[in-house]
Amino acid sequence: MSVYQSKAVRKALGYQEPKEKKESGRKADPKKHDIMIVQIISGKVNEATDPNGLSDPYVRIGKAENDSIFASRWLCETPVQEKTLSPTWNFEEEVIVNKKLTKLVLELWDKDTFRNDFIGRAYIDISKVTDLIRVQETIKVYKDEEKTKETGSVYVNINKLRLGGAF
Ligand SMILES: [Ca+2]
Repeated sequence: MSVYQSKAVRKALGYQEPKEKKESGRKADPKKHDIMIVQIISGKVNEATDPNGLSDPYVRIGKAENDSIFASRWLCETPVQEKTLSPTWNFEEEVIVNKKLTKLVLELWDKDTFRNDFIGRAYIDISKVTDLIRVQETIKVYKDEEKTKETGSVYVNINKLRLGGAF
């Protein structure tokens, strides 16, 4: 699975092409910003959060630190996968971050009609990520900051767009 595949190949694999940037009208400044390609592939919920023995999982990824460029903390969010403990999102989005940003926060949630249930959280070190060095791993999420209760996992792929490169 590679982010260097063509649009057609990615479409065939079921990827969703990146939507328009949320920060519309704001352009990335190559001196200060990086364009990060975030793929949220699949996941696992360890314990059901709904009475039917399942969950409706979705993932959101945001900045773990204030990078003082754009106001919103959350960078992207997958659609909801209904009634499953083994969701596959095949989600991809390009997001703009400050070059100084070293950490992302990932949260796994269960969608509910009235109040969504928090499943777990993890932090992702992106300080070494470039266009060639990626984060490509199954990230365990925990309900508590002390990491005593592992509640699931999410397989992600994160790297940066090479500015000026043929992508
Ligand atoms: Ca639910």
